[in-house]
Parts: sequence; structure tokens; C-alpha cells
Amino acid sequence: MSARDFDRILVTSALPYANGPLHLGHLAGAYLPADLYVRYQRMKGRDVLYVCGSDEFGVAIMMRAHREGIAPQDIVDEYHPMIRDSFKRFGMSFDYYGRTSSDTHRETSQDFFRRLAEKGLFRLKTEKQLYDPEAEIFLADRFVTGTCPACGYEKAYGDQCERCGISLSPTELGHPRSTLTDATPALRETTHWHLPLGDLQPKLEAWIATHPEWKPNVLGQIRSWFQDGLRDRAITRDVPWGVPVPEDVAEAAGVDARGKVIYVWFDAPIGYISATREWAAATGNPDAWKTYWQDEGTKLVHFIGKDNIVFHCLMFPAMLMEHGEFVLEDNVPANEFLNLEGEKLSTSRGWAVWLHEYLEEFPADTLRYAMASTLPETKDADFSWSDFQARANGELADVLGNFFHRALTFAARHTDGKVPPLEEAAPEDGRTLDALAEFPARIGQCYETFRNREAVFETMQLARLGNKYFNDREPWRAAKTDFRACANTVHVSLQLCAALAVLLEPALPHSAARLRSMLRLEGVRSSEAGGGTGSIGWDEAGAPLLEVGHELGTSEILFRKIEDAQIAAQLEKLRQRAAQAQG
Ligand code: B3M
Ligand code: ZN
Repeated sequence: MSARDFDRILVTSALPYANGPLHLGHLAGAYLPADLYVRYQRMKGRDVLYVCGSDEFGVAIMMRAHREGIAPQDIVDEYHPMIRDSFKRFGMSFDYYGRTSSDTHRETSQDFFRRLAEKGLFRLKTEKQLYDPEAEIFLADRFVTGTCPACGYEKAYGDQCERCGISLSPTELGHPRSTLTDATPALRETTHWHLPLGDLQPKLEAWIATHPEWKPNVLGQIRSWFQDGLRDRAITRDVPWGVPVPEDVAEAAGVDARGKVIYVWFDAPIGYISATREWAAATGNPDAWKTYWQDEGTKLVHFIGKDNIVFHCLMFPAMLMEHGEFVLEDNVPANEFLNLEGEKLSTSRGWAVWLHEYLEEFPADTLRYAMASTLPETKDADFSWSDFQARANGELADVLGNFFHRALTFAARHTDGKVPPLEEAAPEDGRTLDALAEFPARIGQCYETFRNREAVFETMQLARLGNKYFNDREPWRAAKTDFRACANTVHVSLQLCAALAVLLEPALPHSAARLRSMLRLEGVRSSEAGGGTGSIGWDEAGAPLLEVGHELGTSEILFRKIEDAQIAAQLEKLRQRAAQAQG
């Protein structure tokens, strides 16, 4: 739990680049953990706003457009709706999903840039950079390849060597070549704005020191950046795709702004603000975004993968701090990476499971559950189809589905499809209800501290407890000899089912809704965007929710078993993709 009280929570997930479909690695880092957190908070009745959107600028998108011979806008127009749609079907409950090519975003990032420029924060530097004389363009980042000065790899990029991982600037490469035209670039002078992160380091260090509760993997990475010493970062680029550097700012600085755009890692996090503004405008209260971003009572939480730590824990906070009108992050619970079948995910090597393809074959909730159970929270984790199958069959079907089925069919057969009273309760009945009472706080504490795996495990423990209780009470035996005891077992089991139908909402939102309709349980608060007004929320789930005499619905099969052949087909598809990618 955070050390301070807060009135509202603003949650963001990293903006995915709109240059390809989503895969499982994306989900495990920035998306599923955020959605679990947000849905839990909504069930708690908290004021929470969850924003995300497509990151539509950056050199990667330009490169892809160049390769395919189309405009960058065509790329993002293709992938933005596709990504948005996959997220929706997976059950991501954003209050708003925006895109950084919007007018609001251009204005918001230009205003932000202008404000920092006016405060005199930036440093202008004129340097020689690589210029492609054929394409008549400066070659930023990935537009140049050449020999890595550290390991000698001949296809290192201008920003990083993919073999040894060292971060580079284009002029450090030996025998540079333009990836656009293959021409040998020449050096030319150009002027850029820089963010003086080095100067800001003491301030950032003091701020980070107020957050000892952050995840150790995050603090570890930050500490190592501090140890190396932060350096100034260029925050403008000479490329034709991005938010233009505001002309008035350039003019005041005596720089020709033509062809200059704001660096994608400067504008992208501002995308969180733009999305909130667009959300506010859409709700008819255009100023509402300010409460979330500027009122001290906001708890701001960014969900990201570990490769984005420096931008969200140092660069964006520095920007917010220096701007002066914004709240700072309360936490940045970055996750590590998800591997696939024991190997590093790689879209270029065809080693990935695409979300839209997954959703054609299996339910969203099964993936939510299997993935939540193996999230890379403290170290890299592995997704395997066999684990997926084991979770689906051994846990969702055999534990959860089975418990519901037994309780409901028993009630249909022996108590007229109604909730029987609890009378002359046996000690086990009372003990089971007492145990139930502790689940909401225990699971909640896990969600609150970003321990999602544990939260989901603890939730399933309630179904396990239910099955064990049901077995131990042997109501099928009691039905013949002691109807009272049998009815009490049905009563208690149904109360556990009702609690599960609330507490499963973060992990299995689609199934939890169906469980509630099987129980005809009404009045439960919604965990979807916009919340809702139900009187039953997270905390209420600890006490019996079903009234005596309440009429139940009918049991249906919720979780179908996944066959070995289905798993084999997935593995085969993966192998074929990898073979194809090898060429
Ligand atoms: N698009 C990088 C990524 O997808 C970047 C995140 C932006 S968050 C402001 O990993
Ligand atoms: Zn190298």
C-alpha cells in the first residue's frame, strides 16, 4: 500500500507502437497487470481512470512504412483499430484509448515542450550528424547501420547494437550506411533541443528515495542508471514523422524548425495526458482531466515492461517535475519479460503468439487466467501451451467450474433450486464462512501491491476451499440421512460461489458475469470502464451475498476442456512460423 492517502487513481499502460499486432509478451508486461489492478480498484469503489492509446510516431513506424513503400499514416491507420479491437476482446477495460496522431495530442505535446522551453530548461546543441545525400534526410537511430565499436557486429543500428546490447549514437558506427538508400552518409551540422537529465539527477535521486516501496527490479535498474550518471538526451529529431517542433519556440531560439519533430519518447508519455483530455472532452466536462493530472490527491501508476523503465521512472518524471503543474508517479510497477516455450519472444524470428489469432480459437478469460498465473513480476517468466492447457483444464474446469456445477446442481436437485436457510450450523459450516470473510482483504492486499500471481492464486484457493468443504461434508450422503446438514452445505457452498462471482471479476471478467447470471446474483458493482452503482463491491464479498429463498439460475458448462490436439496444433503453428521466418 502506498504510504499516503489518495482520492483517486490514474492508471496508464504503455502506449503500444501501432506498427504491428499485439502478442502475448505485450500483454504480460503493461496490459493484463494494469487491467487486473484497475478492475480490482473499481470493485473497491475507488475513483479510478484508466487510459492508454496507440503510439503512432517514432522511427520504427517510419522504417516499416519505408520497407512497404507506403506512408507512415497508412501503417498506423491499419494497426490502431486492430490493436484497439484486440484489446477490447481480451477484456482491457480502458476508460479511453487514444492515439498520438490526434490533434489534441499534437497540441498537448507542443504546449508541454513550449512550457519547458520557456522555463529555459532545454539546452540547444549544434552537432554533426549523419546525412543521407540521396534521400536528403538526417539519419536518426535505426536509419543507419554499421559496425559496432564494442563487439564488431556489422549490422548494428544507430541507436543500439542488437548483438551486444550497447546503446550507441549513429556517429559511433564504423562504415555507416543508410538503411533507406544504402548510401554512405556524410556529416552535416544540425541543431537539436536536449533535456539536461544530468543536471536533474540530484532532484530525481531525492524523489526516487521517497519511494522505497517500489518493486526491487525497478529500483535496481534506476540505481544502475544513476550509477552510470544520467546524460543529456536529444529530444528533437530531423525526421518527417512526428509532432512538429513548435515554430514559435524555434523562432525564439533562432533555429529553423522545418523538418524537425519532437522525439517520440518525449511525446509518447504526454500521450497519457492527451488521452485523459480526450476522455474528459468526451464526457462533456473538458476540464475533468486536470483533477486527475494536477490535484495532489491523485495516485498516478504507470504499468510498463522493463525496457521502458528509464523513460517512465526518470525522463517523464523529470518532464513533469520541471513543468510544475503535474502530479508525479506514485508507482511504476514494471514487469520483466515473458518468454515463449522457453525461448525469447521475437516477432522477426516468428516466435510469438498473436493475440488476435489466439482470440479466434480460445476464450479471452482462459488466457487472462493462465497468464495472470505466470506473470513475469519479479523475473522473466515462461508461457507454454502445456501450462496453458494444465491451467485451463486442471484449475478453471476441474476446480472452479466443478465447484459451481456441484453447488448448483445439488441445489437444483435437493433444495428446489433455491438458497436453503442455514440452521443448526455444524462447526465446519461456520468455520468455512469465517474463512470466506478473510478472502477479500487478503486478495485485495495482493492486488494493491502488484502481486497479481498471488492474488489470482488466492482467489482460486477459495474455490479449492469450496471443493474440499463440499467433499468433507458429503451432502450426497447427508441428503438421505440428515436433510438439514445437506441443506446447510448447499447454503454455504452457494455463498462461496457468490463471493467467487465477485472476487473473480478482475481476472475473469467475462466468466464472472456468467457465474453471476447462473446464480442470478444482482446488484454487483461493475468493473468495466465507468464503473456502476451496484451495492455489492469487493468488501461485501466477504459476507453471505445470497438471501435465503433466493431463486438460482441453471448451471451451464463454463470452461470447456482443451484437447491435446488443440495444443499440438498451436505448437505446430509456432514451429512453422519460426521455420518460415528463417527463410
Ligand atoms: N511505444 C515502446 C513500447 O511499446 C513505446 C511505449 C510508449 S509509453 C509512453 O515498448
Ligand atoms: Zn555490439
